[in-house]
Amino acid sequence: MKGVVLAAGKGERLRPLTDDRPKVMLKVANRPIIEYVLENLDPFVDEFVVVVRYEKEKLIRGLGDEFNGKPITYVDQLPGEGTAKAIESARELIDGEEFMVANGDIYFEMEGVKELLAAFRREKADAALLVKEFDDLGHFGKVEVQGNLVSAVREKPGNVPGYANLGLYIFKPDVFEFLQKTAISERGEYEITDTINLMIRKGKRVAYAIYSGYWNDVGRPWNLLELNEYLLKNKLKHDIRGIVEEGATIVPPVEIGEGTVVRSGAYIIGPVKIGRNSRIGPNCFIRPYTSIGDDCHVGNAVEVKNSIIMDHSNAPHLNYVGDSIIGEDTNLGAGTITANLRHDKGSVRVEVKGKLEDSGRRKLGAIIGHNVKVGINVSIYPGRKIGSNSFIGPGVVVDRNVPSGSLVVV
Ligand code: TTP
Repeated sequence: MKGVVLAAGKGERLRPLTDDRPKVMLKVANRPIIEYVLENLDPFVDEFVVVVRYEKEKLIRGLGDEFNGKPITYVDQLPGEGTAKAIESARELIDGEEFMVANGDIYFEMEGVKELLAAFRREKADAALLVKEFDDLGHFGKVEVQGNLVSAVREKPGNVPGYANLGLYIFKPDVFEFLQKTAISERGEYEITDTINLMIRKGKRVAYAIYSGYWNDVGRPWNLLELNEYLLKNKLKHDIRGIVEEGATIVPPVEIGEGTVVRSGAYIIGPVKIGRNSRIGPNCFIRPYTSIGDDCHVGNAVEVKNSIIMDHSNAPHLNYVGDSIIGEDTNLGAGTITANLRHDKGSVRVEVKGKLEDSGRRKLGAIIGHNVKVGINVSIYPGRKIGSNSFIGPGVVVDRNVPSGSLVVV
């Protein structure tokens, strides 16, 4: 069976982190999101097909032509937006066999794939989809069921309980007839949920499996922090490959990659993951649920907590980084501080695609893109975004979002 992974989307809601790269290549716990998807499909498939479009060169270069020894074939998405169009793009590569499809930006455990396959076989179904029960479906579509089969998939009914569609499917090749007939939706996309409704109306059997494990649909910036926390809490093994100087304290579990040096006076409380060739300390405090990438520098008198610092980025002197995401090749000047708590203790709101959204988090710091130079003594308000390729001058108070490519001075 082939595993088709959808990775052509623009990831607009994750800007500025997706300004110049596909969402699925963003690293969480120091690994691109798409690798978790491939890993969980791996036991069930013998080849991968990855559907690409937005910034596809970075995806192809980063992921390569195989995963765990199984070949990856890349296919360009056909013209048009949406998941139905993305799946249709794999038509030429599906050779008469049933196949699996996963959104490239969802995290789920392998158990979900196993349950889905079992439901597909048990029901002798034409298609199957994985669902999860929620008290409040919020922005998810609702999967309606009758007995062991799906009876309809409804677009976002709002704040009602029900089963949400998680973005993991099995299809037989005759789905391509239905994909071709799928009309453009009101949102202007070709949606797989419309294809599934078409199939049901034509008497096809669509099975479902109810998944109760952890799942994260990485759409918004704070989802990266949630997933990072889950992975570090549940998957991290204590493994020190770098050099830890005498006088440094490490409270397991902490993973430290080859070539990384932890200098005296550093105090690291796991779970924490640090990549290769990074410089940590002396005299810094790294608190739980922090991932620091390769070639990073976290220096003297710096505190980092519950954050993601991507490759080649630095918080070198007197910084506080709390509940924040810092992209690649970014530098914080001495004394730069992220605020992560509102004085009224309300949950932090973040602008997503032009609209303010409630993150549901009482603590959320800054979301800083790639290749950003932040000057000394900059103060960043909770939930503010600084776009990629920006320069923030010394002493600036970042109390609003900064578009990518900006120069901001006092
Ligand atoms: P979405 O998260 O709905 O879309 P997106 O990735 O473009 O993100 P945003 O809404 O923030 O712009 O996509 C779900 C999955 O489907 C994701 O893995 C990307 C993939 N996809 C495609 O492959 N092609 C497409 O045209 C679309 C819209 C999504």
